[in-house]
Amino acid sequence: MISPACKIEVPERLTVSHEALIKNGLADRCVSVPVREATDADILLVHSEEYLEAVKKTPYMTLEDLKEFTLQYGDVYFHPNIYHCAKLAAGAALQLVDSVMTGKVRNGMALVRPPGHHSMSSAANGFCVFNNVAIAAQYAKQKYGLKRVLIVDWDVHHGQGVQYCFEDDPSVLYFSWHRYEHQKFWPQLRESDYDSVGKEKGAGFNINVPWNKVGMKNSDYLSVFCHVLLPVAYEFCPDLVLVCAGFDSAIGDPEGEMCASPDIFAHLTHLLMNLAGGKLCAVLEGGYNLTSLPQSVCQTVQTLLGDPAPRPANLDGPCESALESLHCVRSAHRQYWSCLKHAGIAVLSDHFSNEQRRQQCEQHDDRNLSIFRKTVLVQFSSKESEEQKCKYYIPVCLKKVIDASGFLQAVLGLLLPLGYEYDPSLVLLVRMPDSGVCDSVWQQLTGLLQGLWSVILSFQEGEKERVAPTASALLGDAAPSLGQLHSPLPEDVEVLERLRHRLQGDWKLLQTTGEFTTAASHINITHNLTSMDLEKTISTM
Ligand code: Q9C
Ligand code: ZN
Repeated sequence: MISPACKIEVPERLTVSHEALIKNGLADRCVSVPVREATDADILLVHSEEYLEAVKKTPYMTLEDLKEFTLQYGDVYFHPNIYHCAKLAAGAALQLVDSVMTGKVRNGMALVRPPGHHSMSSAANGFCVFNNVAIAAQYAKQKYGLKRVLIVDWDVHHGQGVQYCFEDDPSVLYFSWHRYEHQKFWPQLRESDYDSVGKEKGAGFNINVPWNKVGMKNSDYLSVFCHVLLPVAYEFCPDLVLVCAGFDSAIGDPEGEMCASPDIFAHLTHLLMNLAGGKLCAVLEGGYNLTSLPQSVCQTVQTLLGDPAPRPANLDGPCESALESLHCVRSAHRQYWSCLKHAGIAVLSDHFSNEQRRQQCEQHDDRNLSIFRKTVLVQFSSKESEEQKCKYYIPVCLKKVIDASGFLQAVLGLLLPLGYEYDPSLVLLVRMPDSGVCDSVWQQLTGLLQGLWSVILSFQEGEKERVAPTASALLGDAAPSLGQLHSPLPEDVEVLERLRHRLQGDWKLLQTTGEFTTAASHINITHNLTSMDLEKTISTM
């Protein structure tokens, strides 16, 4: 062994993960794709010739020379075998891209090491030799003529190598959340903060979410997905989704020190599976706790196979530090994404005081005690309706329900977080004949909700032709892509923002800024719902 040998990026990471897939009956349900070595041409899609030539020499170096070679980089360890392993890791990612792009499989995960997202054009870094996912993105663009690739990096470290590679490239949208602690945490880079949004033509196509505290939980992760990543991803409309799937962001990891449970990865995976017509390739990055790593891998693979996600526990809303990050990221990107155009704007006029609102809500609840505490009704319509006064009845009055971007924004920023917090046993989806919502939007909605909750669909008389596309979404087919979305109507965005502001005291996952929490912390309406859990239903129209 080379000294200092890496204590955490160890071969057991792969063996325990693979054994867990076998033990849970998941390996048998997967198609195994043979690996290949990435070629020089593949590696040169991202790395410099000088760097490749230098790494090529490492298998022949003396241990002393290897140690010397290693010292020029940060936090990386070269073993005589690592060049071979690194070629296989990048090659595995490319084999997966080929399998998905040719339709051999719908999606997949590559279990590889060494990881890749820290390595740069001419430098190894952070246990990474070749940037597996960056190479895969360039390869997919080149070989399949893809116009837009989304890279979601849920590893707990910032994949600065990926950021540098695509910083000025608008065809690759890179999203990363990472432990940052105001630049105190490795790799301690100024450019990992939320204000690094991309350069030149790529401005807006690099999204950094810094975690400035440890201990982030399921709610924090889901909030960022609902209020940043998903709206932007749908607006971007990728042809392929690549995931830098590091599981050091799960509980128990010695590097991350976060508190998200392994089953959150089922949800993160599910929420990405209806983008790009379902074409998703996850590639392992970090993850060093040999208990939570295999559990997280299994959650991811099980969801990719189409199994429903387990209910996530303890969704008690994002913490103050996460809200601050969320607010900063949304504000930094509002000039680039129409779905964020209103982010960070002060609360819209609200003529009810919190106290008045609480009383109104209670009165309303008393009148409807039997219905509305067991059921949340979210009603999309283009008709003006009386102002919402109860947390369980939510009329969403969009000027144009028919408009995919406004409707989708309501689904991602309102319905999903509300659903997560309410945790319904059943979702009843009712599509009115005159709703104007087109089939593909309906399929997206069905696909997103299905797999998270049990969904019952209700069709009206004369809607027979609507059944087939919806049924395919229910059966687990990925919904067709909606195409690049134009800006939602400003009036509709305003309606949604107003609604979110109004409801965020009751539904914490609707929050996107920190200030509100402090202002409204005294209104905490206690509803004991536990005895009625089984009857909880979300209805949407
Ligand atoms: N010397 C990945 O998770 N740790 N890489 C530095 C201070 C380096 C992590 C600790 C962590 C690299 C792929
Ligand atoms: Zn990591």
